[in-house]
Amino acid sequence: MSSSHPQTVVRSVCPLDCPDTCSLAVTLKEGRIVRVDGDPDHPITRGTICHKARHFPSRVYHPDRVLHPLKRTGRKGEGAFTRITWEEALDEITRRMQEIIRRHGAEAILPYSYYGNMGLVNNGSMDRRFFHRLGASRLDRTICNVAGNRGFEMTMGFKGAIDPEETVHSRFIIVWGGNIVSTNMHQVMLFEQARKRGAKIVAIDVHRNRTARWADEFIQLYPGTDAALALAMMHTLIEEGLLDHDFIRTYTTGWEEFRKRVAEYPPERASRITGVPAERIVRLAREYGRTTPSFIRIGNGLQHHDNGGMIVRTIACLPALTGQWKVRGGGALKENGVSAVDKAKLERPDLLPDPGVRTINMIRLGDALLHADPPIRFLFVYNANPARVAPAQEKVLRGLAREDLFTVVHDLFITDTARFADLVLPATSHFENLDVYKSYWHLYLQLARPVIPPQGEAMSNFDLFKTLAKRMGFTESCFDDTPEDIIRQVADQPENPWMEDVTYEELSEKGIVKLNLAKQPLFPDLLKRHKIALYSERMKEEGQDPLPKHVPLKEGFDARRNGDARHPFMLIAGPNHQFLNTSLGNIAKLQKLEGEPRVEIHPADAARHGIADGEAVRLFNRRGSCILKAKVTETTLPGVLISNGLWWGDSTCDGKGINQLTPDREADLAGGAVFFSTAVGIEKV
Ligand SMILES: Nc1nc2c(c(=O)[nH]1)N[C@H]1C(S)=C(S)[C@@H](COP(=O)(O)OP(=O)(O)OC[C@H]3O[C@@H](n4cnc5c(=O)[nH]c(N)nc54)[C@H](O)[C@@H]3O)O[C@H]1N2
Ligand SMILES: Nc1nc2c(c(=O)[nH]1)N[C@H]1C(S)=C(S)[C@@H](COP(=O)(O)OP(=O)(O)OC[C@H]3O[C@@H](n4cnc5c(=O)[nH]c(N)nc54)[C@H](O)[C@@H]3O)O[C@H]1N2
Ligand SMILES: [Mo]
Repeated sequence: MSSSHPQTVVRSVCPLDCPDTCSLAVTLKEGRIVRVDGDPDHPITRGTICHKARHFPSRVYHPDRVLHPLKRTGRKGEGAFTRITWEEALDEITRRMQEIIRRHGAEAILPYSYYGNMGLVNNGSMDRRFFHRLGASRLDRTICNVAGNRGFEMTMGFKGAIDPEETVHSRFIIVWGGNIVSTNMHQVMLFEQARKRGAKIVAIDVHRNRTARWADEFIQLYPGTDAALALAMMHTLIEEGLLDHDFIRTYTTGWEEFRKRVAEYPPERASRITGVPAERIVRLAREYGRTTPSFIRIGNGLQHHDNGGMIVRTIACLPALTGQWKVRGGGALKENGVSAVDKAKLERPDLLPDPGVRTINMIRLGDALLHADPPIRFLFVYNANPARVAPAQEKVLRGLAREDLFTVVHDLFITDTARFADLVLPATSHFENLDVYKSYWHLYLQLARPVIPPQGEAMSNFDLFKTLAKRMGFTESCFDDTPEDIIRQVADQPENPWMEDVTYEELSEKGIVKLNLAKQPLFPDLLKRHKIALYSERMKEEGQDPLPKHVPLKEGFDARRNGDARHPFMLIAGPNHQFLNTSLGNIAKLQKLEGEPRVEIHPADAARHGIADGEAVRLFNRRGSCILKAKVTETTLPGVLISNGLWWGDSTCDGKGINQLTPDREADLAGGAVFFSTAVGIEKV
């Protein structure tokens, strides 16, 4: 049927915290978004997007969207609010901030944000400038990837510098601790092209997830044991002479010490640690050692462990042994943290009145709210949902419930965190903003112009922090910047080799430009500059073993040997397919597709605990508990439980989240999160 109202299609960009940073084709009818598709012309997106992005219209026009500022009328956590004006909200925020600064110092104010929106205009520029200038406590943003990224850097000297489009040339591919079918679907599409040219794909995971089912082979191991597997693979490579001696000599340091360490990990020993048969380890190593180019896609899952930094550092040694870095389609990638952006220019840490102001690790939010000295009196949450995503939820909720804490939450919805807010401020969606996006996986910089006007009285992060800066009387010229100025600061950096030839004009005209990897080739330039540290002085400086090794986890299996009989299971509480962390967890269609909060348990364990498929079970440990539905399945190993994602409180049996159970310990490197190093007990409800 033809319609009297013409439709138009405009380009936009997906803002979700996902490696793919997709280019979107948005269909508008009478000024309303009616459809979201993948942009067919984007070299990576190629017209394909996930369900989550297809459902953006249900998010943007959701009946529960916050469209006006709100003030709390009920108890903290209850979610009762009344409408107020922006004028009243901004007045109250500035009055409270000024009073707290006068009486206690700005350190009593803490921003809490992560990547609800990945745009550099709305995350990582005006917001950071504001809190720096204010002199607020600084937030160490550790919740996602830092342990693994630091581990990769420990070995390689840089974060990552591979064009993922080259992985179509790979012949042997390992997806290691990443559920890329759910979390990085365009890497799957590139690997599919490689597969058509004859590549073999092996997934290494604790769980037979979607990616394991898609791969040609699956190797299942016990949580936190990947370093032992990688070391045993290297043991076989050395034993059988599957080495590129010339590459090792030219581009690595510490070979002799490294070799001795590897000798301590014969496949039989690794088999006892990982649960993978020794013959299987040897076969994997032979295939890896004999096929060129080989490529390892390192996920985020395997670094959410006590030993996550060491695991990634160890895996990152593998490609050096066979010289894979010098071939197109060879090597390994954790993520492309290429320094295309001048963070200092965007974030302006130089505005800090006292550079020695305290820094709070975001994964320790509960403790910080309950025990920081001097206390935190003002919490400003944006782009994040800590009541659901932070570990040790019980402590976080107790902290958020403090009567003497003033909390502002800027979001599109009354999230579980916003329920604790004194003021809730309405945020625009990405379709309502001008922004620029840089992926942490592919190499394209993309511009997104607003597609629709701000809904209701929603305000972007950029405008909010700029307005607050003016109200606080900040006169530095950086607070006069417009979104266009920020985009210029991103795009115009002729002195940065990644950005050479890129200009604001070009970005503005084309909407998409590719970073210039060719100006900084990995081989041989980068590798000559940063030799690959098989023995790492930097690890030693961090108080870690300078050589790769298997380090036991602090609870769970390893502790069970020490007698933690009440909590005999390891729980892997990862993200799910249909939501993006908690974002989109309130879209009815996606909830339906995801089912319900579940925990997968091996049939032998279920039988031992008298648990039948579909029954409600309580998971517990000394940190907390939550109730889920049991799914009895052989996709998991005996002793390992797998849950499906981060659900909103009102979608769960008892309102409690899976993060009731997860520890707020810091990983071995960079203060990273250890969500998956969680020991639990299970019982029928
Ligand atoms: N659909 C969807 N996509 C997403 C997200 C989402 O919530 N939903 N979140 C986004 C974000 S913020 C991130 S950081 C990424 C995360 O995406 P990924 O990098 O894929 O990481 P996870 O999904 O956390 O975990 C991946 C796998 O690690 C496995 N794993 C756990 N412990 C171990 C271990 O010790 N060894 C090994 N080998 N495997 C282990 C888990 O079983 C899981 O299958 O995805 C992004 N994309
Ligand atoms: N158990 C367990 N916990 C985990 C993980 C896990 O695997 N297991 N994964 C961890 C990881 S890897 C990550 S990255 C974190 C993610 O943690 P968060 O970054 O907190 O992720 P979300 O739950 O998606 O919450 C983002 C919020 O930002 C809001 N938002 C979106 N756009 C805007 C905007 O423009 N302005 C404002 N003000 N708000 C906006 C969204 O509505 C949403 O409420 O979770 C971590 N938590
Ligand atoms: Mo993440």
